Amino acid sequence: MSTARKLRVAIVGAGASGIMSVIKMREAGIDDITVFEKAASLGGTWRDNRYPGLSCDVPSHLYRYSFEPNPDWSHVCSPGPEILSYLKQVVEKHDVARHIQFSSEVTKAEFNAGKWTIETTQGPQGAFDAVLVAVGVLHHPVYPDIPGLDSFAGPAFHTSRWDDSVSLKGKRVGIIGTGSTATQITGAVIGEVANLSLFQRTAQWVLPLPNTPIPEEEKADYRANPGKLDAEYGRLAKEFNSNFAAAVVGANDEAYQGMVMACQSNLDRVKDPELKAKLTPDYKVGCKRMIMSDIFYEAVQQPNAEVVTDKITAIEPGGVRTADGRLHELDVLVLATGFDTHRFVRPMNVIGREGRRLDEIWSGGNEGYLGVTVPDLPNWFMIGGPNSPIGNFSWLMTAENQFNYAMKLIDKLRSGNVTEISPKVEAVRAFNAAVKAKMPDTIWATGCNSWYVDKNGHVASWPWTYEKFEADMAEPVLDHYEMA
Ligand code: N01
Repeated sequence: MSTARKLRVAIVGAGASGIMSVIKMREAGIDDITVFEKAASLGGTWRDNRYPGLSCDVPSHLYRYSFEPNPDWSHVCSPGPEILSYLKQVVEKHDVARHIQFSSEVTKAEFNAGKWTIETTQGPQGAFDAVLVAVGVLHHPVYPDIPGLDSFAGPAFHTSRWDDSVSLKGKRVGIIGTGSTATQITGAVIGEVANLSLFQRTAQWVLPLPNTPIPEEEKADYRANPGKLDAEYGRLAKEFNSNFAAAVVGANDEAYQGMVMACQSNLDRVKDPELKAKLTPDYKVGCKRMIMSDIFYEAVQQPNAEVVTDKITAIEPGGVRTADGRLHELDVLVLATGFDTHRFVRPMNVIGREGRRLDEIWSGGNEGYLGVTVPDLPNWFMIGGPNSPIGNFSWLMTAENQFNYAMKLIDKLRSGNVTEISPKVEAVRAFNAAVKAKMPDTIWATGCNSWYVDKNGHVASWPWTYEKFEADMAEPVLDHYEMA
């Protein structure tokens, strides 16, 4: 590989993918890197989310960087603060912080003559040869459009903006939403609140994934034998790939039926027929992102829990009013209403080749190439761009795969012969046509509403197996790119 040109690279976001990108980019020999981070500290989703019960629902030995296996994970799926501290340790060890400009949100990125000029809330930042976008997917909180939301007299906050000053002990707590976040909070707080009202618009399938502590002897064994850690990663990856990830894209019916049975028998643990009926989804297992929990059903069967399925009509100073006329009196209101996963970098003003704006390029829907590149945005590389595998695997490994792919294209810029690289319009069209043709085979397209589905009704995930994703990421097809 020729490194004739010294590149100046901007990375947007100091979350898990941005941190990884700095480390791997430096390893590849690029050191002139600035990470623009809009918040005052690093960690992305693991910084933003601090709610009680927060944990990863992907096994920890799979949810780690390939270059930093961790023998010390405390649980099968470790708690959020532990993941944040893992990220901080990695940052410290690899001296990443010197690249990060905190409290510097990118407001504008404009491409001209082979360079991206960047402006942030701290002012103009100069020109960069490439931009790597690592802003995450579950990032922009969605606030429910319910009349009177601002009138609630007590504390009310979105789960990703948790108010640490509020104790839930002995309080009447309402949670709006029943996704992964709400179910984790429910399991964690049911023992301390006076009452919990869980406002459910749509029932969810719940896979009973036990989250047990990892025994000290096992951790010691991993420390002494790093090969065992690698083997555990390999085992989990194989299991995930060939079972869950294949099942959701219609490539392993036996595994899918296993998930269906596990969810159904978990639901059968709900004894009261009325409650069970409320909690029974009317869509297929896996259509919405599945909940992983072996404590949720137990929590909602506690005497101080109520699952409320009547439509919310208003929020009032005293609580939540439902369509049956009842006021559910509350002290604290938690909005577990999820994220807008289709906004990506917006509201950033992105202006590509010949003045083409990202909003214009994506006016009919977010379309890119293999989740990494976007037509008319040369030298612009996304980690987790449109149709990345967001629901199939460990995000950290997906991000590394996409980084490796992007780095191979960035190498073209380093060669000195190329100053602009972007996907050909035909390649982008063919990719998106293939996505649309394959999507009906997936479980996400079987007729439910979920955060995978955009406003045009298109499912924004990767409709093939994870093996195909890894194969596609292994080497860019250069014929699919235009270079100048
Ligand atoms: O968000 P969600 P989440 N009135 O979009 C409801 C990941 N995650 O934060 O289903 C009433 O899943 C909405 O109802 P409906 C994981 O990938 C990871 O829980 O649209 N209700 C739904 O019940 C997960 O999938 C971990 O009808 C309203 C809920 O709010 C993703 O994050 C932990 C409403 C939103 O559920 C998102 O999970 C937690 C309204 N106006 C989450 N608007 C880890 O592993 C929305 N809802 C760290």
